[in-house]
Amino acid sequence: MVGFLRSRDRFLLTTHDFPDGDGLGSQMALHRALVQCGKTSFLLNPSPTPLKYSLVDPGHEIRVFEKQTALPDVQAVLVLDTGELSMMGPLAKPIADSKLPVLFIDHHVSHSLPPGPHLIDESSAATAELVFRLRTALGVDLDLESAQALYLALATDTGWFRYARTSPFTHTMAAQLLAAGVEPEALHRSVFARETPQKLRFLGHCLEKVQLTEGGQIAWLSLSVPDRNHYGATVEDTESYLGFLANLEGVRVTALFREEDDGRTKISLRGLDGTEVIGVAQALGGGGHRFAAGARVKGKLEPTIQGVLQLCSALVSGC
Ligand SMILES: [Mn+2]
Repeated sequence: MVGFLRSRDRFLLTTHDFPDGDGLGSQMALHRALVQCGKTSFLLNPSPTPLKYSLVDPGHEIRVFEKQTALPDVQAVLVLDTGELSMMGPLAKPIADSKLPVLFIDHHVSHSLPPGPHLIDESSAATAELVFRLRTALGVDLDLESAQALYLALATDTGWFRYARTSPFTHTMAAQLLAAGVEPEALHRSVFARETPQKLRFLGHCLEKVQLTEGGQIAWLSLSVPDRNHYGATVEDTESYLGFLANLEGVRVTALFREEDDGRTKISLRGLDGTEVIGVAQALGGGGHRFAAGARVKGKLEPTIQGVLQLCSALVSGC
């Protein structure tokens, strides 16, 4: 990967559709490293940066792809935080049609990689860890903006340093980011201190509707569009809701079923205490990690919920 980057000058950096903190932070930290190396790097994503992650892009350098617009003139495409071109939304086809070399830098389970010097490590807690190592290999300095982007990426993808793949390396890296000037409280607030009283009430409304099955081993929530509209909440506002369910004693699988604005249902799954949920996500046409996975499916909320709960029941039965 380092040799590939050194021998070329112009890159397009992108991340998956509906980008998260890890995709955006990793993208920006790699961009800044390439620029430090004297390269030209374009930042182009399939969908906009959520407001809560705006800290990673203080200069508003990330562009959102518009149909009918040509890709910038580059020698390679670097895709961060996914190993599947199909996760690139409206950018998938233009990238495939471009015939450019596409290199993936990622830590998800992937099974459709084209040949190339990709940087894939499923054991990494975040793509940010791979970018951090890559920056070290490139010999670039750690500037504050890159450190903030990497810390946001690392912290959001590890649930603030508690998910299963959080490792000694994760903490060693975080220590170096703090030494570079990252302020953890300010950074945490830049992501989470964005609630309005109305949105907090929506969270309360949702938590009242938590459902349990399989003797409390499966906990789930469903969010309909009319519900969200009533409280003026966006889909982004609900991203953290699944985390509350993990606090239930004895729970092994948590699920969030969210009706999207386009009529599809998004299913987010988390497995606790070593319960793998990736198989359920893959059976629904989605993907992710062993213990955190999801899918977007066509179909109404209710029948989708029943079908997915059946699949999840198989994960915890006999325990
Ligand atoms: Mn990630």
